[in-house]
Amino acid sequence: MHFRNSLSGILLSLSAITASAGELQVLFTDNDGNPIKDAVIEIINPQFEIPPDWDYTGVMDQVDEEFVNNVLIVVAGSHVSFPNSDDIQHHVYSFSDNNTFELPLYAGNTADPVLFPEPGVTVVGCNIHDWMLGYIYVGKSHMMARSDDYGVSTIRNLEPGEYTFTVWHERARRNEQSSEHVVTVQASGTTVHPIQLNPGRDRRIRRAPTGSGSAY
Ligand SMILES: [Cu+2]
Repeated sequence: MHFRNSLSGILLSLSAITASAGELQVLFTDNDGNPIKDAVIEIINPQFEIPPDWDYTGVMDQVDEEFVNNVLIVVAGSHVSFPNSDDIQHHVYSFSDNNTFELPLYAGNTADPVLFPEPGVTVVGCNIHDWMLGYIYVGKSHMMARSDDYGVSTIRNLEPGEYTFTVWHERARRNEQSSEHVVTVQASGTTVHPIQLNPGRDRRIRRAPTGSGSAY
């Protein structure tokens, strides 16, 4: 089990008292055992319904000429707002088939939130700053989670039983993206399921040297 601070310990203890709800934690590591952040799991079987009154707006900020967080998960039918926290303008767009959109040059929090009706991964860029790259993982239901700095993706309040889930990571191999994983969630406590990924090279465009922030 993975207690990263006392708060999550308390939350785990509380969830243990509630009646027969299980918790799934998928631990992502690479071949060297390092945790993999921003890996997304989504339960595909059983298929959960999106509530008909679903109304949620996620946020992908723009800070120091980067998308923050650059991986966001939302349920299909959600909105996402793209506030601009920089002193300069950004021009945010996506050519992804599932959710094409464009927010022409703007500053501040002036762009209307964008609707993401279609499941899948929507790749987001900025027309001005080629290195800016964000991913919006649009799920078929809310039964999904993104891994934290420790490589842990957690889905809570699951009925005990067998679940099939898929995995997405921006640099996962094709066979890793298409693989289905089956796990049996126990009635109480945490069911831990380790997954090793072999991420490919980071193909992001190098950032222009004029930026004030961290270069990579
Ligand atoms: Cu920009």
